[in-house]
Parts: sequence; structure tokens; C-alpha cells
Amino acid sequence: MEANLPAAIGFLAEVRQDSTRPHEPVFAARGSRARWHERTAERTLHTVLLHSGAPEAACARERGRTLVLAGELYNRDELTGLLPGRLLPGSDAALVSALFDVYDVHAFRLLNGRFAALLADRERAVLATDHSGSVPLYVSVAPGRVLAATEAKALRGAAPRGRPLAQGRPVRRRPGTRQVPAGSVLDIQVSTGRCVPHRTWMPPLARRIVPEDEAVDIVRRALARAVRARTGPGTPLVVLSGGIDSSAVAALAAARSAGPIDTVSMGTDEADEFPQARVVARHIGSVHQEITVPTADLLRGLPHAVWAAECTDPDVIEYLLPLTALYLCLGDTESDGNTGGDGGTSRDGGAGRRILTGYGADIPLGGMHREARLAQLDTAVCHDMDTFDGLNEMTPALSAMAGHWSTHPYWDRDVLDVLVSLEAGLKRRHGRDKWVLRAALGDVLPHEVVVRPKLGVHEGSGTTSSFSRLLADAGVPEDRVRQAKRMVVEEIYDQVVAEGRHPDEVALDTVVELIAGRTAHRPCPIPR
Ligand code: IOT
Ligand code: MG
Repeated sequence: MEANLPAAIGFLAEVRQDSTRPHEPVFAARGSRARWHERTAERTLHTVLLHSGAPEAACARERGRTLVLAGELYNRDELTGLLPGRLLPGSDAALVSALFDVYDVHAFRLLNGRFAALLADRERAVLATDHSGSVPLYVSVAPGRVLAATEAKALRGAAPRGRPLAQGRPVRRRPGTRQVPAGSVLDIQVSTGRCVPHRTWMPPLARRIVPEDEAVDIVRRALARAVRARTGPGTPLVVLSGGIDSSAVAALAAARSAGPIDTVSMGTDEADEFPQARVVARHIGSVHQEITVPTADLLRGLPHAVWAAECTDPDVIEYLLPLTALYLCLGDTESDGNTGGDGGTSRDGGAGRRILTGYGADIPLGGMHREARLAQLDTAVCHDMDTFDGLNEMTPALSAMAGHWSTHPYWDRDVLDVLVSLEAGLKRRHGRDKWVLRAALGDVLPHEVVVRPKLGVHEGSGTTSSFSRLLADAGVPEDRVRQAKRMVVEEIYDQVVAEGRHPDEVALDTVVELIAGRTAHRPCPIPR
């Protein structure tokens, strides 16, 4: 990974009263490893950090307090404005630590970022997630010991047994482990394991009534700022489907970039959206690549997607599978098709890239729900904002598995607040879904892109249909395919997360056969 990426992308950290050394954790995310061990009068802190070249920038030490931060902040300027007269902190970790000095746990209410953090301060272990929990954080607590990691599998074999924390989300097949909720701080007293939770963000519940023009303007500004904050010093790479969500991100990134940006589209031998993405790439003048993944290879990536996302929701895995396949192909794509201007040379070769996506736009805008009635649209938005936590669909591990860092401007804290809170009539208007977004980008994208109807990545890549066919070919009756997908994903999860197997060791055919056998002979339970 390069300086263009966050200092750290993951960690395992253990705060304890004695000083036993921790085990060597397994992560799906790839990065250089740094390990350190600190002792103060009150406790020891062991850390294994996955970093991108400057591990010291991911940690801040000040007066007996250490903060470890995986990820990055997007409102640094605002935050440094809160610390007038102080020597300005260099790294994001130092900035959070300085804010903690003033605001204690409430510092985390101020942050707009994509991060997970652990702060060890004398007798306390403070764990924090960003507003959306986009960098997952898992914890295991026993009196005298707090263990936290950005992947559940990293805690395997090391987690203390004991009464699990009452706070946090239970983790499948990991009885002592909890996932720290999105937008949360858990303030834990190490000696007793007592935990005080704080919510630092909640999805807006109220809806704002705003004139059309104003709504369009607010959305445009918020999104442009979120893209700018995520762009970094190098050439950004946008994963581009040609739909409005990713095209908007690409157009805004291109508008502020001195040179052409990079874009990449994936398809399979069954389906692609290459022509649609090409229209956008040409319009914004990006250096564009097309990557075709054979469907058999795509499906063989299932264990990797589950391993990285640590998620058992089959719908989410269908969204993430094509993206995982794409991330894994990045870096060795020089020979693939290219419709841009530089003859197909990938500028950064196999190095880790900063990737921007359009992921998540459909959640606050109700884009997945082909529903014209406003009441139903808002019901869908409320439901999705109530249920995203714990799905890990935005985890950086998906791209970090291939050495890249992904970030999602639509789930910027300020963009999300704006999008969720707009009244439903601004989301569906003049017969269009995601109207306010389409209207906000009308001047930087071709009309055909602005009005293009939604096609999900799972549809555009043929992932849903090929996964269904895999099961049907194995003998799963048509009305059990949905149920069988869930069972396949759960079985894979159990192998790669709960049992610690590497995804390359999962025999997908055997898993499919096993589930086909079960679904053929069992009465169909009520779905979900
Ligand atoms: P979709 O919106 O199609 O894709 C998400 C992002 O993946 C796109 O914005 C784009 O950046 C990238 N992408 C999609 N297709 C391609 C492609 N062929 N080549 C390159 N990049 C591509 C599912 C979905 O429809 O994805 N995600 C929804 C909904 C999530 C539902 N989750 C929930 N309710 N908790 C989303 O909002 O992104
Ligand atoms: Mg989308």
C-alpha cells in the first residue's frame, strides 16, 4: 500500500492487567504487519497493526494514553479548527487523541470518517466505530482483559471465555464475541469488564421539506465535498457501473482532478454493463478498463467474499461478490480492453489503490425498491436504515484482501444525513427514482446516464442468476433456491470465520452438494 492510503487498515489490540503476549491473528485484509507491546503501571497493551508503510501514523501516544486507529477522517479541517492554539496534530490518530483530551468519549460524536479505534487510557479501554460502522470492530471482554479486532476471525483462539458483554451485537458461532454497533463508543473498565455504551450517531428519523432547487443544491455540494475528502493525493480509481450512483462519483472526482481519473468496470461472460460505463468514461475522459471475470471464477470467489465481509446475508453477498472479484483482478489488467486515452497502461501497476465506489446510494434514496408510492418508499428507507448495521457491506476488508482501500462517498456522514432526511417526494419525483441525485448531476453527466434506470450489480453481472443456476443444477428445487443460498453462505461462514479455514481450502462444490441434499429432503421452513 502507498502513502495515498490510510496509515492502517486493521488491527488486533489487547488491553490487559497481566502481560501475556497475544497470538498471531488471521486477517482477510492484506497489509504490512507491525507489532508492539507497551506497559504502564495500570496495564499492558499489545497491538498487531495492518498498515500501509507508516505504522506510527496509525497510533498516538500521549501521557499514558494510546490510541490505535484503522481508517481515516473526512472532516479534518473542521476538527483541527476545534483545537486553536495547539500544535496541530499530524495524523488522524493524533487528531482524535487531541480531541479526546478535550471532549473525552464525546470526541467521537464530532468525527466524520471511516474508521475503527481503540483507546487505552489508564484503567479504560474505549472502542469506537464510525457513524455507519463501516470498519467493523469486534470485542471480547473478561475482567482484566479487553480484546478488540477489526475482523472477528482475528479473535479466534484468543478471545477470553466468560460472560459476553451485554452491549453489542452477538456474532454467529462466536459466543464470547460482540460486534461494536455502528456509531458507538464502548467505554470499558478493564479490571471489571464493566461497559458504558454511548451512541454517537443515529439515522435521522425526521424528514425535511425543502424546495426542489435547494434540495438539489444541498445534495450536489454534500456529495462533491465527500468525493473531494476521499480523493487523496494520487489518481483516484472509481469502480464504475455506468449507473447514476457511481457515474456521479466519477464525474465529481474527474471535475476536481488535474488529469484524467481511472475508472474500471467488471462484467462476466454472461452479462456486463460495459456500453453504459463506456458512455460515462468517454464523457469524463477517464482512463477506463473493462475486466471480464468468467462466471465460474466469480462463483469460486464466494468463500473469499464471505471471509472478508464476515456476513451471512445472501443478498448482501450477491452484491459484494462481483465487487470482490473486481478488486482481486485489479493490478493485473493491462491487457484488458481500454476505451480511454493511454493505450491501456495501468498507471499504478499492482500497487494498492484508493478506490471510490457508488455503493450505498440506494439505501437512503430507496433505489432498490421499484416502488412509486411515497409511503412505501419511506418504509423501505426506514427499514434499510434500521437493518444495515452488522451486514459489513462497506467493510474495507473486501478490497484490502487485494491490497486496496475502498471508500464510499454516499455513506459520508453528512451526505447520508442529507439523503436520509429528505422527504420521500424528493427521492421519487417526476416519475423517476433517486430524482434528487439525478437532478443534482444533470450538468456533469450525459442525459442518457442521468435517466438510466437502476440495475443492481448482482443483476448487471449475472451474479444472482448464476448463483441460482449453480444450486438448481445441483438439484435444489426452484422454490428452495433462496433458502439454499442462505444455507450455502452460512456454511461457508462457519468454515472460514468460525472454524478459521482459509477460503482457498473451501470446497464450494462440496458445500453446494451438502446444501442441495439438505434442501431436497427437508420441508421448507418459513423464509427468514
Ligand atoms: P449497485 O448500486 O449496483 O452497485 C454498488 C456500486 O458498485 C456501484 O455504485 C459501483 O461503484 C460499483 N459497481 C456496480 N456494478 C459495477 C460494475 N459492473 N463494474 C464496476 N463497478 C460496479 C446493491 C446494488 O444494487 O449495488 N447495493 C445497493 C443496496 C445495498 C442494500 N443494502 C442494505 N439494504 N443494507 C447500494 O446502495 O449500493
Ligand atoms: Mg447503486
